[in-house]
Amino acid sequence: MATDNKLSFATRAIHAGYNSADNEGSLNPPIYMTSTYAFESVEQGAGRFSGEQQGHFYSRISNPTQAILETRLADLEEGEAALATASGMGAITATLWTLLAPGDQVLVDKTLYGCTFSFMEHGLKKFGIEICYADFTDHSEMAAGLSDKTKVVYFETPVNPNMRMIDIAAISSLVKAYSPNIKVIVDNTYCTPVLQRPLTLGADLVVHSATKYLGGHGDLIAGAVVGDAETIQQIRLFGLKDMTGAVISPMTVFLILRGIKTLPLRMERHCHNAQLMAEMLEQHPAVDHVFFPGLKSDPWHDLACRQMDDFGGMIALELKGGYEAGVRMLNRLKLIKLAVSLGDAETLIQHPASMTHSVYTLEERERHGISEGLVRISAGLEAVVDIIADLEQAMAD
Ligand code: 4LM
Repeated sequence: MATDNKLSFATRAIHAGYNSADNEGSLNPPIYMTSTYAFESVEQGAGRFSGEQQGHFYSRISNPTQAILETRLADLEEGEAALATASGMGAITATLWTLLAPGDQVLVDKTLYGCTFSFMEHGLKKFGIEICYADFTDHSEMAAGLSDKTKVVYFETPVNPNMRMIDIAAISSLVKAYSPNIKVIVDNTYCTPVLQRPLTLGADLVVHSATKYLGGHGDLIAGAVVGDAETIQQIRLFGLKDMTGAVISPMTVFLILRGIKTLPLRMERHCHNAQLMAEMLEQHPAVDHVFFPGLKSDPWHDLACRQMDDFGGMIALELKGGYEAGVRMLNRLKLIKLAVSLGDAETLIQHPASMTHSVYTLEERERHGISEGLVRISAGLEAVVDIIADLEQAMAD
């Protein structure tokens, strides 16, 4: 089915990129479990490897089931094209290996998901790429980091794990005024296109961990990058094909397509549950601070109202007793699962300093704004009363 932006988001989440009439009436797409494609003649296959001729060639480059997901993601993010990958890190690394060369500089926000930070700090740096950190909530500090060597500006919003928020439109316009050739990349994992569409706000590329809300059921690892057709093709034919080989399985693609059908519904419930949990936590005597843009007291509330369609399902908090109180609470939970990852049906809780962000050293965590006592919650889809009751019993004296 052709992309039709006149249809509403929830409809496109179910239909975009797939027409059952082209597939024997099968309501769900076929899973093409094939590594290679047979040609009728040498001429038919020629040029497919290099992308000069349309059509599949080998599944490290493309696959018909994967193509359906890519069309759907491009549609929902309002980009020209998308590339699905084996993981979020697969999408991020394939993208950056494609865009960068030794001597280039990447300007990044000071707080990133742990493995993204590690890839920048321990991966890209090793190959002569300069990584420059700035606080992107301070626009003059960000602008001061731009130089003739800057090729990529990269950030998450809301930021994993501390829920700072970055103004996508303001950063994109500052960067483009400095140089239209610099690529602005936004990690949209926390929001999904249901809540935020960075390409419509001036960003060039969006990356995702599809492991999270897009898949939505905690049963797969996957990623994606969305943007203009030319850049996505470069990432496919170099970053993915030659550099990472981080190819998604057609079976995983099927599960993500299934997950995306309910994405708008699920996001509504994630947001509702997170809002009520954050409001309870803000009033709780054991809690020192709650970081959630849906709270009127949150410094990013106004930006969230402008930039996001709802406030998301992620919360961060500090307990009054700091690290020790956090450990006590995490160890006393009964229903909420102590686990990394996010966006699942189950409410998940974790301690970034020892889990998702433990790749940062203690000094790096201090410098990059990740406190030792911070606790992160991914609001699930359960009845919120049960989750709130579990949090309350775990924080009781
Ligand atoms: C976590 N996150 O936070 P894969 N971008 C963002 C992420 O949160 C993640 C990735 C990329 C967590 C995983 C353990 C904003 C991952 C990387 O895990 O490679 O699909 O995505 O708990």
